[in-house]
Amino acid sequence: MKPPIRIAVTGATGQIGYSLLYRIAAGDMFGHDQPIILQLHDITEAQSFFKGIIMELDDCAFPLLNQVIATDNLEVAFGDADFALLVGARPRGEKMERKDLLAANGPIFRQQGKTLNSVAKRNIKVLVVGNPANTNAFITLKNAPDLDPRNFSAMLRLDHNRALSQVAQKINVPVSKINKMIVWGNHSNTQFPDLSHATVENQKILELMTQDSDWINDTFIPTVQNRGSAIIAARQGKSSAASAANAIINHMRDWVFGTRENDWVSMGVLSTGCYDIPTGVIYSFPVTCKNGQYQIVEDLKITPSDHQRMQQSYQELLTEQEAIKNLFN
Ligand code: NAX
Repeated sequence: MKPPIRIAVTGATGQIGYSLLYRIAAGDMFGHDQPIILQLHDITEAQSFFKGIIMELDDCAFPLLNQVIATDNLEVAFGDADFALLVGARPRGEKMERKDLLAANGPIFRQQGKTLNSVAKRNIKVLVVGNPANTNAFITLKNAPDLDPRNFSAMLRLDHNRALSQVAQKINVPVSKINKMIVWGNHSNTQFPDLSHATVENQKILELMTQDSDWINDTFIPTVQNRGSAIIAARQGKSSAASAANAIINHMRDWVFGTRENDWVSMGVLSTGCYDIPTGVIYSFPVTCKNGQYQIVEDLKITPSDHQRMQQSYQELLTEQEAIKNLFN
């Protein structure tokens, strides 16, 4: 049996947590031969919710689950962690603007970055889910200067999966046959779901959809961009939870075990200057993963109008960073 790995999850008593923890414990994220220790964090006011969550984890009798730690102490939650899933965040309140959300969440991720820097494993991999995810990931990374910035990412995988299933339904093929989807940019409605490189059984999807440019611009792109709000409306006020947890599993699994042959996924990672996105933002790019490392897929041909959409999302990230620049040191 392999030695257990330590997986920290923040916001663990929230609704994504409830869909996520049991799947991690079942082995869906790191394999059915990998024992795990869950290090669950939530704020002091939420500690009472841990009781039922842990009782249910016990009642599943997961063979891989060696230990569950539940705490409001970040040092305990992140201590020696191999992976951190930063899900917890202040929810967006009524009449709260994006910049208010940033101001409320920025200090949380600053503290988490500092704590990861001091107590986590040196090769920890960190996924930020709590919104605004890209900028929160950047704050976390900037406050963890001793850790490798390439070990920090933000979650765009839910958007990527949404894009895959919209197209699969449109052209009536299973999702598994579609490769090379991209969602560029910020996890917000400035993101750019880009079909232009996607293939189905090695044929460019755009070649199959020559009559469908209106559908792409007027249905596909806005549906993916606004899917989060559509889910909230359909679930009568509750945001995506099961699909978000599933995307977290997909993101981490691919990062650690590698992406499919002849395919890529969308991950929010530190920009390197490619595609005219200057260094210094967490931006979603197409990446391939191998041996636990991601590689941005470079040199794709980008049309001027797509370039403009990609820049728009970049500009939004700059505006977000401007609002919280005091949190970077
Ligand atoms: P919930 O409101 O159900 O849970 C949030 C959890 O965060 C709660 O347990 C709460 O106690 C905890 N929390 C609050 N303040 C905290 C703090 N200061 N430190 C640590 N934890 C704190 O939200 P849920 O639906 O689970 O969503 C969690 C986050 O994921 C939200 O920020 C949400 O916007 C974001 N999402 C991001 C997605 C992405 O694709 N990147 C998609 C799904 C989701 O909307």
